[in-house]
Amino acid sequence: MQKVKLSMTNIVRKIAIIVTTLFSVIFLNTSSFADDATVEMLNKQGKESMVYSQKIVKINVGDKVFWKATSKGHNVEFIKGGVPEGVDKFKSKYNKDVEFKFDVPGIYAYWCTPHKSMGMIGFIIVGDDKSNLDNIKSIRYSGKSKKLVPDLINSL
Ligand SMILES: [Cu+2]
Repeated sequence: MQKVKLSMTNIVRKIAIIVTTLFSVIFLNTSSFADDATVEMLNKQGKESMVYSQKIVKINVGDKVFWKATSKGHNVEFIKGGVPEGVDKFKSKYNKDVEFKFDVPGIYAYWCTPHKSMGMIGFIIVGDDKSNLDNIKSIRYSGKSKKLVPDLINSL
């Protein structure tokens, strides 16, 4: 009888430890990644084809964006002249998930290299800073991206 009681106490103690660990894991995850964003690279979303799941994402300085290669054949390429001053070129590999940490505030225009003329384009606004908006407006966008951009710029 004594033995049974002891092991019951042990089980309760173990459950308590597990529950506490779970709670802290969940809490830490939500608190440290709450402002980061995920964008899926898709062949199809509703009536659109070759599209990022979100065309405009607003984040804080120091946040990350994670692009998920849900569909294959896509990538992320910062458009020349479409990023804040001092930000390096960036072009991800096809078919690969990719993450970027945005430490410089401003607007970032990017597109998918093979589908830029099909309108596969997106914008990230970091730290609510639109000081490079004129540069973003003067980019020579191609094909369907050119048609989409005015409305997107208006909603930045
Ligand atoms: Cu693409």
